[in-house]
This record gives sequence, structure tokens and C-alpha cells, in this order.
Amino acid sequence: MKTYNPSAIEKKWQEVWEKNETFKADDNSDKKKFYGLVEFPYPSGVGLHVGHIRAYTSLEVISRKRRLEGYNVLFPIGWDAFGLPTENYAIQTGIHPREVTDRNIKVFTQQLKAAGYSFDWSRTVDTTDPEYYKWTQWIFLQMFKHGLAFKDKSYVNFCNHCKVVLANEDSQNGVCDRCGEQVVQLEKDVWFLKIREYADKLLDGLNEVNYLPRIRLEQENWIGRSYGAEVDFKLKDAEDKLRVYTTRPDTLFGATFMVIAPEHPYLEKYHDRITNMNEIHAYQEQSRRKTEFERVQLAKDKTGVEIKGLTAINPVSGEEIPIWVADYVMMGYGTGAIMAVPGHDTRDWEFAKKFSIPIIEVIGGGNIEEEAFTDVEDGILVNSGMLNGLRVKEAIAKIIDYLKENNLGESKTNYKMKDWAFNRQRYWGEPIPIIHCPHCGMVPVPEEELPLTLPEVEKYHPTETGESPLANIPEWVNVKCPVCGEDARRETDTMPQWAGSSWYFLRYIDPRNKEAIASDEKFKYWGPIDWYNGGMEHVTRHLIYSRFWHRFLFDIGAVPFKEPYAKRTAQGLILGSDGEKMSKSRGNVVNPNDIIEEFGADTLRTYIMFIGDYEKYAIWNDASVKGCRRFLDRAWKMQEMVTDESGYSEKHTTLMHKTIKKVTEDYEAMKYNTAIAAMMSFVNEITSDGYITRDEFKTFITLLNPVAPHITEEIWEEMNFGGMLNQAGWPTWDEEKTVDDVIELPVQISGKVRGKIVLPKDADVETARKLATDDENINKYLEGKNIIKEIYVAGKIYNIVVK
Ligand code: ANZ
Ligand code: ZN
Repeated sequence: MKTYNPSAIEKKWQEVWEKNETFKADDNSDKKKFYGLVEFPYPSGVGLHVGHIRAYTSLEVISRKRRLEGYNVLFPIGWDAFGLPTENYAIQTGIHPREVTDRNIKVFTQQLKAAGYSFDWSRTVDTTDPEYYKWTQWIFLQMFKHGLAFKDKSYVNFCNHCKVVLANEDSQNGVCDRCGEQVVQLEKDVWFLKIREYADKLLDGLNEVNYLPRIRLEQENWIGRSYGAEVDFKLKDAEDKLRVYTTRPDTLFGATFMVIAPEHPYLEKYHDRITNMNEIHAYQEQSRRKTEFERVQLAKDKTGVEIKGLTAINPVSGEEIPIWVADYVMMGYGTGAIMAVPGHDTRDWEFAKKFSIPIIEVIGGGNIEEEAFTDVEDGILVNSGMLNGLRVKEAIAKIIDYLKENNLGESKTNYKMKDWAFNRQRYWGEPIPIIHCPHCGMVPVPEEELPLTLPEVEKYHPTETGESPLANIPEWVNVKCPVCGEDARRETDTMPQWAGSSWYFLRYIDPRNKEAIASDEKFKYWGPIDWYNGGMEHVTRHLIYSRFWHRFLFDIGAVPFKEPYAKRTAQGLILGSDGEKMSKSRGNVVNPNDIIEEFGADTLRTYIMFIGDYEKYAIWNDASVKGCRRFLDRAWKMQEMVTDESGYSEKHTTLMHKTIKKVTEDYEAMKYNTAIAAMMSFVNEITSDGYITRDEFKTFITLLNPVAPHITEEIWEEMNFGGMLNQAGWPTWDEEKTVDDVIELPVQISGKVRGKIVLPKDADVETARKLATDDENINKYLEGKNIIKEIYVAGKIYNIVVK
């Protein structure tokens, strides 16, 4: 037998697969299809990291298993290659982002190939390739034509450091996703995509798919649908009404003050009437420096200013109530104004306490002197006129009817999710294909002119005012209006990186199609994606964005299936051996290439799947890497133990069927670690017995193949098992044969486990007693004692009570 030499055999099989196009997905097949998708990488300058390996190996295992099961598998990969780091690198070095990107793609390709992934390399897509972004621009134009893309002045999250507008999704917790700096609120002209119009569709679509529960929940929370009402409060001695959004219109009698956001337009409008405008201006200035995140935090001290000279009338109680400005109310949600009900809302309660505003109880049962009474689902209304005695639900229905009848308001659904700020003032992105004409307004670039390619620039810096460097190229910017032929200007903003990744999974289906994103026939065959795996960090961004684009394309008839992903799962992070997130500065980064070089790709893959519960974070452990290599060494050595059929043993049959069942079910449930543990104990058993039949070995090698494809192909060939392993078929098990005839039974003496006996599972108590007394370790607890009782259930329990 040869020695196990991963570097030689891995290279050999990778070449064979490439030459034979083993993993090429077949567009004309009558097999069942499986489309497995992993999040395509951003080809950064630092190369592949072990997080990628964890993310990709899981669906790699599933894809290889599916092929063995007889499926026609599409398992593609590509490059999400527009992005700030590449552009920043270009700014620093002057090297064109195209060149940097190509270089990085080369490195990533070589690394992914070295890991032995069964990607269909003929279908790679690159979001920065004009042939690709032609369709990104085309989709944008369809959205524009359907009124889903618009440009508007708006308060946006702006990063002073990156000079870039950030979507909420890109500035979670108030920090820039790119550089970690606090973002500020700026008023700018920005492009938006009306993702809110799709909020209901995105929520309802969740009923049609199979996502991990926590993924579903995060999507629901992010979209944040809430049902309530808008209510008008009359301003005293003024024409206007102040409209609020509330989820609890039943508490209207308890509204003792109102709060408007510092950006609320009434502050300007009633400027002359308000007598403490200076104080309010100072307050506005102070809150402008806060991020939305700081503003909404519950724990923080409430601040605010009472507006002098402007009050409101509670529409049901007729009471005159004060209006305050406070930054815990956001302009971007609801109407930017609230009715404050301190008896039953925690933020309002804290505010009322701090500023000595009256608190009225309108739902009985709490202790509103101590805290707001908010847990009121079954509460009964009090101090509320016509609502008294009603339950909360009934009161909500009744008051909404009343508001409608009296023209005071209406029911209203709101969403936390905001429209998607869709642009960057950057070079390295898809140019937004719009022309601004002084006569015709915003005019789409004619579709036949797509792709609208990026021009060459001298410098990649945004302009000082934060405009894209494209704005500095007059030849590119100045064009004739496609409608009226007059002088016009191109839009100089580019799209955010999320654009290209919002539809890439569709392009894999037909990546070189010139007429459409993909042909209808291929869409119908391959769609939807059967299984999509990726990071939890993308659940509120990429996953929502791409479901939105996809659903839009479905609505306009450009794709024939409604939801893109039938199933979505997520992996946990891999932390460094110090338990911290891997980072250059901590020096705890593991480079997958080093592991491949020292131990082989099969060891890396085995280890990364063995590292722990797939959905949880896991800590890197070098010793365990070595353990995985030893496991493969032992699997290799099993070649010497193969016997002819005379090596048949019933114990091995049971072990084999148990292992097939365990590995098959665990792979599907993403319990890769326990699947590998089962294969490890299989190898241990066989090695200690010293023999295995050819058939059993063949089966075992097949089970291991999805995780460790190179070593298993090599063994297959060495053993002359015939043909290629990757066409071998997936083993099945016989349920009856998974049950042991001989079992290990723990023996308890007066309730304490003292040892184990091995016996047939239907043995009688005499056999059990004899074995127990024969066992030295158990017998020492029996010697000199009287057996007063025996509880024996065959195959389950043996307890001897002694005195
Ligand atoms: C009166 C009330 C009484 C409220 C009560 C709650 C409890 P969700 O579920 O998040 O939609 N609100 C409305 N607009 C706001 C804004 N722009 N900034 C900050 N808060 C705002 O919650 C909606 C509730 O949050 C609304 O219902 C309003 O307070 C507040 F016992 O109105 B409520
Ligand atoms: Zn025009």
C-alpha cells in the first residue's frame, strides 16, 4: 500500500475533475435537479479565510451527496467584486480597481480550487464585468420605470470618513459598516428604492419558504410591521392638525402630552408663534449630533423641550395638552409625532416623571405610580368615557370606528423598514443609468445602450463635496437627452455593492445569455434555489434586498418563480484559538492555505465540519486539526484490512447500517460534526477488529466522500472499486439492521452504575446476573451483601438492590 500523500493525490484529482468537467451542471437533463447556493465572496486582498471554508464546505457536502444520489446539481460560485476596500486600495496605490480585482479573483480561484470544491467553474459571474452589470442596470431601469426608484432630499446616514451615504442596513448600531466610525445624519439628494412597498409581500413570502426560525424572525423584525391608527389632534387657535401614529389608539384618553421629532416641519411653520425658539434651536442642534441608535435607546436619559405658544386638544377628552420636542421620537417613522400616554408607555412614563407631566391610568390593574403598565393584553379600559369596561382589543376596534366616523383619523399599518438608500458617491460601482435633462427631467438611458460602462478616471477620490469621481469627467457627464436631444447630464452616483448581489443567483442559471437574465426554460428547470447557506450578518440586508429584487422581477414577469430561495440556513462564526474574532491586529488569523499545505485539503474540510455545531460559533483548535488528519490516515490504512466475504460479521453489518443512517441523516440536518464522529468511531471499531469486507469498505468510502473527496477517490481507484466514486450512488440502510442484537447494558448496584455487561438484547435475568458476578469490578459491590431485589428489563435496565 502506498503512503497517504495528500498534496500529490489532491492535485491529481483536482486535475481529473477539471479535465472531465465532472461538476458541470447539465442544462438538458431529465434528472431531478438540485441548486445549492453559497454566498459568493468579495475577492478582497487578504484572500480566503476559514469562515469562507466553513460557509462553503457545508453545501459542498450536500452538493456532492446529491450527485451521488443521482441529482443533476448546480453548485456555482462567482465574485461580488464591487466594493470599497478595492477602491480604497486604488486610491492609495493608484492601481486601477479592475486590475486589483482581477488579481484578487485569481488568488481566490486558486484557493477555492485547492480546497477541492465541486463548483461548476464554467458559470462564474463577476458583478464588475460589464456583461454582468448590464443586467444590474437593466433591473434598476425596470424599477425606475415602475416608480420604485426615485431621488429625493432626505436625512441619510453619512460616514465622514468614507464620504459615503449608508443604508440603515449598512450602519446598524449607528456605526459605519466599512470603517466603524459613528455615522452622522445629513440632508442629501439620494436615490431610494421603494422596498417598503414590498414589505407585505416580503413578509407573506416567508410562509412559502423553509428558513431557519431565527432567520425568519430577524426578517420579520427588520421589516417590523405594526398595526395601529393615525389620529389628528387639533392645534389650539390654529388651522392645522397634528397627526400622530399610534399602535394603541385605545389609550387616547390617557394622552396627556404630545411629542414631535426635532425635525418636525411644524417647528419651522410655527416659528413666529413659538416663544422659546432659541431653546428649541439649541436642542435641534444637540440631537443632530446623535445617531438614530443613540436616540432610540430605551435606557438613556430622556431629554426634551416644551414648546411655548403651541398646544393641542385631545380629540376625545377635549383637554388642552402641551406639545414637546424630544429626540426619542423619530422623524422617519410614522408621522414624526406621537401622542404620549405615560400611564402605559415606558418611554412616555420616564419622560412624564422627569418633567412632572400628569399621568392618567386608562387600563386598570397596574401600579402607574411605580412604572408604566404595559402588559395589558387582557386589560380593561378605565377613565376612558365611551371605552370604559371594554377589553383592549374591543376598545381599539371601537375607537378606530369612532375616529373614522368623526373624521379624526383612520387605521394604519406601519413598517420599521425604510426605503433603501441606493447609491454611493464612488467610482467602483455600477453607474446609475439615468440622464438628467432640464426639460424632460430624469430620463432612463435607452436599454440598447446598456451596459453603461465606467469611464477611465485619473483619481478615484470622491470630490470634496462627497460627489462621485465620475462628476469630474465632463466628456462622460455631458450628454444629449435621449428624449429631446438637448444638453443634459448623466447621473454620477453609482450603485451600492448590494446591487450586484441582489440577483446573482439568477445569472448562474444562464450566465452568458445575451438576450435576458436567463432563458425562461432554464429558469423553469433550475428555479428556485433549493438550498441557500450563508452568514447570519446577511439576514437583514442581502437576504431582504435580494428577495425584494427577485419578487419585483417575478411581478414584471422576468422570472417565473416567486421566492428565490426555498430554504435558507446559516453557519456560525469561527473564532481564533484565543476565543476572539479572527483579526489581523490580534494575530489570531488562521490561513486555510497553510492548513492545506501542512495537512491537506481533506483534513481542512474534515476539521472545519467537525469543529462543532454548525450553527454556533466555534473556536479554532490546532490539536483537533491533527486529530482529523489522523482519522484520515486510519481510514487510508483500512485498505490493508479488506478481506473477502469470509470476513463477514453480524456486528459489522449492524455497525455499517447504523453508520449509513447516522451519516445520511446528520448531513441533511447540517450536523456534520456528529456525522464525522460516527465515521470516526466506525474506523476505530474496524481498526481494532482488523478486518472489513470489500462492500463495507466501499460503502464507508462513499459516506466519507462528500467531506473528503480526494482521499476517497484515490482509495476507490486503488481498490479497483470500478468507475468513479462520484458516480457510485448513495448507500441506503435497512432499519432493522441498525438495531444491535448484542448490547452494552449498564449495571446499577442500589441505584449507582458500577459497570457494563455485554449481552444479547433479549437475554434473561440469569444470564445478566451471571455476567455481572463474573465481572470483577461489578462483583466487588456484591460480595458479602444480600441481594434483596433485582429490577431487570431486557435491553433496558439492570438494577440490583443489596443490603
Ligand atoms: C400611544 C401609545 C400608548 C403607544 C401606549 C404605545 C403604547 P411600533 O410597535 O414600534 O410601531 N411612536 C410612533 N411613532 C413614533 C416615532 N416616530 N418615534 C418614536 N416613537 C413613535 O410602536 C408604535 C408606537 O411607538 C406608537 O404607539 C407610539 O407610541 C410610538 F400605551 O402611541 B404609541
Ligand atoms: Zn430632454
